[in-house]
Amino acid sequence: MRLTSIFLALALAASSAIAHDIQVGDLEIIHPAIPLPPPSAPTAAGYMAIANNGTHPDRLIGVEVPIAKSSSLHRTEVSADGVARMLPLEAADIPADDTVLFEQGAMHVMLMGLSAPLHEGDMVPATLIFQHAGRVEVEFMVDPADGMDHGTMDHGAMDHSAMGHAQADGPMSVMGGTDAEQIEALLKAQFERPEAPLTVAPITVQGSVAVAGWSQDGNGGRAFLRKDDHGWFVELCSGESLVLPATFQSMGLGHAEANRLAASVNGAETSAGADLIARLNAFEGTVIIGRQGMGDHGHGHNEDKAHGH
Ligand SMILES: [Cu+2]
Repeated sequence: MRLTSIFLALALAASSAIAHDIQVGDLEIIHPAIPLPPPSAPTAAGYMAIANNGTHPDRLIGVEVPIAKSSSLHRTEVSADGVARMLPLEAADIPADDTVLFEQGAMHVMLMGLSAPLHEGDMVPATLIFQHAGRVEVEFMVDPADGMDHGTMDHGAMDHSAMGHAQADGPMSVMGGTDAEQIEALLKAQFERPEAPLTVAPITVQGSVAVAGWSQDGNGGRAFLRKDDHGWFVELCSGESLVLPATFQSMGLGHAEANRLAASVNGAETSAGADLIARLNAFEGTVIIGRQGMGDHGHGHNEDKAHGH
């Protein structure tokens, strides 16, 4: 989003507990901040405003955040059905005499695979890489979890779940059965709608992580799941990235573990056929799901999960 005035950006920054900013040449990086993610969240989003007070345009072409296994520029796009998905962003133009906002539901810095939990008030070192200004060292301040309600789950839809194990206000979990059965039941409970049955296949389980292909209404995608004390939960949905070892590594898996999972997913899908693979690959971008109903609404992404995929 571009504003002709930097005043809004300054006002936004000033509304945070403590604002900070970094001035480099004509560029001003205003309050780089990460809203506190839920305790065990493997991902976080960074926001800021970048003001260009000069007469030459610049471009943000990269970001490095050492505490994350991978960090990248993302944009969030909300489709007509209300699903917010994140797409990689190659670069962000910073026009002359303008201010560009990185904010919730729009452009942001995506951190995946946090190596340590964040705490309010932490300063997270990062490097922004500009085409002209070069490398700029900044610190993202960990702000209080924002109070917006991100986890608006359509509890009504869950009543139609095949299994009916999900509790409307408790943690969504499905107990009993094999891992694959639990995963299928969970995905159906979370995303199936009466008018849109969900098919879950293939399901590849490796210890406490899993990848499940799903098809619904002629569309498809892959879900990455994790198992914790409360059972399985969907961490995110994506397309072709969920067959790549690099993706699994960015989500915290070790090198060997990531390769093994990628090989298993590829093997399972190959036997399922090329049509299915094409459908699973067609899912664009990444939708962060996360555990529902745990009282954490601080995922940093304004996603509407009400409509499933
Ligand atoms: Cu993102």
